[in-house]
Amino acid sequence: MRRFLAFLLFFALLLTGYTYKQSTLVSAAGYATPDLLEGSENIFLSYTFSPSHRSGRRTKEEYLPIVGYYDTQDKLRDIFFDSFLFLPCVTSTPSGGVTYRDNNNPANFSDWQLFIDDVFLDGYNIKALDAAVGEVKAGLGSSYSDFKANVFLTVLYPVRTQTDFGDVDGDGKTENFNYLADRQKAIRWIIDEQLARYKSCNFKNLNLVGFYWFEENFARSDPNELNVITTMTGYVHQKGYKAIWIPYYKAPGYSSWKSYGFDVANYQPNYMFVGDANSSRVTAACNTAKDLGMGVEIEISGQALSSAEYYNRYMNYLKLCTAAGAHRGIKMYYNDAVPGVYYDAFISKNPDIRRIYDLTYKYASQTLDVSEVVFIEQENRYTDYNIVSLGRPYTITPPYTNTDMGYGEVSGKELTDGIFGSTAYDTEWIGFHKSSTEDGYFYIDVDLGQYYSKLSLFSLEVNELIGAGISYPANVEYFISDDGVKYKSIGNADPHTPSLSLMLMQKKLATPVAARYVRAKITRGTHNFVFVSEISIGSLKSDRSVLEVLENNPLTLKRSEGICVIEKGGLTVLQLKSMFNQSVVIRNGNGNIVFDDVSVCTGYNISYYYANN
Ligand SMILES: [Ca+2]
Ligand SMILES: [Ca+2]
Repeated sequence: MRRFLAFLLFFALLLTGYTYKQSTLVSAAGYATPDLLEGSENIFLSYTFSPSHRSGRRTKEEYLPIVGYYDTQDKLRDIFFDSFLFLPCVTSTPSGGVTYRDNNNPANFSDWQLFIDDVFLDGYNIKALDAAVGEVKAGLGSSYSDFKANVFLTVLYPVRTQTDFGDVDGDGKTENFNYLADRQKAIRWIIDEQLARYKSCNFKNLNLVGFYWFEENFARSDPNELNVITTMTGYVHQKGYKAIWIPYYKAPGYSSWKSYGFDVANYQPNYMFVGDANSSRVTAACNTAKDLGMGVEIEISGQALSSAEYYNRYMNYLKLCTAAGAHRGIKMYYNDAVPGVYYDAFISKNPDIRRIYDLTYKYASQTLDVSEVVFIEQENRYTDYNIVSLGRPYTITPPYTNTDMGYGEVSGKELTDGIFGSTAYDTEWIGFHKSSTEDGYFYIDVDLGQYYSKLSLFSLEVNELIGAGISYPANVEYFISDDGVKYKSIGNADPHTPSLSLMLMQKKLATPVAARYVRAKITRGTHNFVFVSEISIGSLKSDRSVLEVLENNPLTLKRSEGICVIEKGGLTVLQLKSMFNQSVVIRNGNGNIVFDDVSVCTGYNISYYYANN
């Protein structure tokens, strides 16, 4: 379940104090507790591995605020996550396989070796973690000098359709995973190899506790599945280590975790990833975990940085897991890939986003008062406007595309499809990159398809994710045109942040303007990318012009404002007036005002007023 969301990034109700007092009385009884894993209480899922991109590598700087907790004054206060699980991002491998169990695309031996090479890469990943732990210890003082972060390594899955894995044991014959014995060889190899690598590194600040089984469910269709898993758990135990697992919500086999030989399993609620799930699933997952002696994995995806809905989902994890007592047990934390949502929250200047980091620390340290959990309201955009740009064609400065990473899916319709950003950097965004500008700017030109007389809203939704090289534009200037050739500036946008990290670069005009074509001229910000999800051009509903009303009625309109042509007679001034939700005055061809019972005919002029004029 989680795997579908753990893709690499290419850039990188308030409760009362009374309730809190109740929750602090909740004991860890039932849940898996840290003594089972040499003290591991807060296990950070440290995804790594990207065969072709720097983005799969974690640096010491990115580990520092994960190993240590830094308060809002940037003062180091405590250890944050005490344990780190190294596992591969869900990604394709150089051989053309994938890192997880996929019968159609099994990885091979060289892929496995590359993954391990990457975990132990000089300067990154586990070595960067060791350095970061050393720095945090030193910063916290002598009472922390004995601290070591616990580490878990991963055992990949030998996919049974792989008939030519590679020669693991050096007997000159490639392993064929149709045979259980060859799968077992591969499992023992990946454990032995990582043990040897780990030992050769002589880490000063790390303590290897065990191994993680990468698949999140039990493959019931595979007659050897039990043998494969117990080969892993048995061999890990034989070597003196612990075996851990993280099945997804109601995954086949989740309740049998103990019989497979795992020492600890944490349960995934998956509330973050299942759109139609409701928060009761979190409580249900906690209760199940408690009944089965498991821990709970909490989950946050990048969506929480830009969507109030997903932000609130995460807050519900913190609140409900605390209420259910899961904070007393072993906790695991999914937070996307590199550097991860907690890091992004740590560096954010937006207090709502930063709160994710601070409240997670409180949850981890069992000091969260659930009354501190804050839910956010999503601002409803532009309910007062008719958005006339919806579905209209546009031309833009060539956007950044990267087919390897899913950024090739530029349909040319994203910017006027009415879909705003709901993730930090998925395909609802158009990315402009500094390497592709026109005269140093990015342009969006929209053809509204007709002349609109009362345009008063011009807005772009933009995103910021500094860790991924995306920053807000330094400026957006709007222009209008009647012919799509000659443009006139109507001024610069004012930034408006309705919620979380998304920003609207918008221009609202007190005096509406008339145009058919609109241009946004974007000046890049501090970083390489500008991300735009939607351009919105509109007029106030109360400003719905007579022109627009006439065009949508069985009347013909001359292309100069205010003159209507009625082909067939029989329409009175009163009938015409009733079509508008504003005051109109109708004059005949001589310029004289005509009254309610007069029939309107060709050449009559219409002038109109607004409620606010
Ligand atoms: Ca062999
Ligand atoms: Ca859009």
